[in-house]
Amino acid sequence: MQKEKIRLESGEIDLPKPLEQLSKNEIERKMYIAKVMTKTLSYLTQSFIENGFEWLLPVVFSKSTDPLWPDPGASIEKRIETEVYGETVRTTLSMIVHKIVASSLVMPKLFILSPNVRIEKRDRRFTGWHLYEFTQLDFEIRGANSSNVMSFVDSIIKGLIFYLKKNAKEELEYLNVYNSLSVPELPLKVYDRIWLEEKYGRDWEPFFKDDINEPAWVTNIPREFYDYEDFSTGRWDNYDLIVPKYGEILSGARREWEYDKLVRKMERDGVRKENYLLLLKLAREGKIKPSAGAGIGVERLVCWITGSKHVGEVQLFPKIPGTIYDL
Ligand code: ASN
Repeated sequence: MQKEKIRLESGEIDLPKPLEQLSKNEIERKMYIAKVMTKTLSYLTQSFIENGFEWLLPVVFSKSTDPLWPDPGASIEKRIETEVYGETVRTTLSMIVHKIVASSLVMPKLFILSPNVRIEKRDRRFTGWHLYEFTQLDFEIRGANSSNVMSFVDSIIKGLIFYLKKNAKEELEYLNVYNSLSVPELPLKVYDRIWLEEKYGRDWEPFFKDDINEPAWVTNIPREFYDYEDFSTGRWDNYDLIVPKYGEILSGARREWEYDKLVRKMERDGVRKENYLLLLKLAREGKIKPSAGAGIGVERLVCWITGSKHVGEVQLFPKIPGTIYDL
């Protein structure tokens, strides 16, 4: 097979290969990355459980899923809709709608490890940072505000790095990242998107990620209807966590819960209300409760920790935009 090259700031690298084409050394590297993945998931799930979260299982098909629109970072080539039992259902783009409903009606704190299918435009294979199928560690907290979520994330990121340096020393040394991976000082710094746009221009993320040495927050990012927007100031009460040299690994927000605002934003953004009938019905009845949450891209997190060149490298079965392997 002809080798496909991609170009990152760090130089030219190979696209992650399918399992059957890996050399003995490459398989050994996959094994070490898998060990870091296991320890990362073990630490994070344990932290959520110890903090009183319930662990929900993911769903694949629903009438409502994340519109991923409008979002300057989204680039979806195709949305998967299919007919099941005479109804149109969609594969999960994220479990945002489910977690808002679940945290409102049932459990005040929840997390989910869910497969997200996002058929990214095929040129995104060259970013080294996009996948058409990945796992998101999504969580939601009823009654929380942004600073509650951000300080919780601060503590689990710091705790995770500390834990891995202690409990995955051999793996991190094999991967040559033990010394460069440092336990961050808290609180992580917070930047307003408007300030970043003034400094770097509208496409701030590639410059910003190269300028930071520790993970940092960016707030006030215009995007989907479910993130809270203050109509009087135009400010968005949301946040992304950006890691040095790589980019965004987590996004989240305080949520909209009021019917009128949800409807107004869907109409403004051209999001089809008929795809969100249950959410709107519950909001109209006052059953959607204020909450805040976020989701961590699991492969991105482990890509950053392991110093991998392409996020598909941390998947055993890489899901690289535009490239379909057997498994
Ligand atoms: N997980 C994100 C959030 O909590 C939503 C997304 O993945 N688009 O806001």
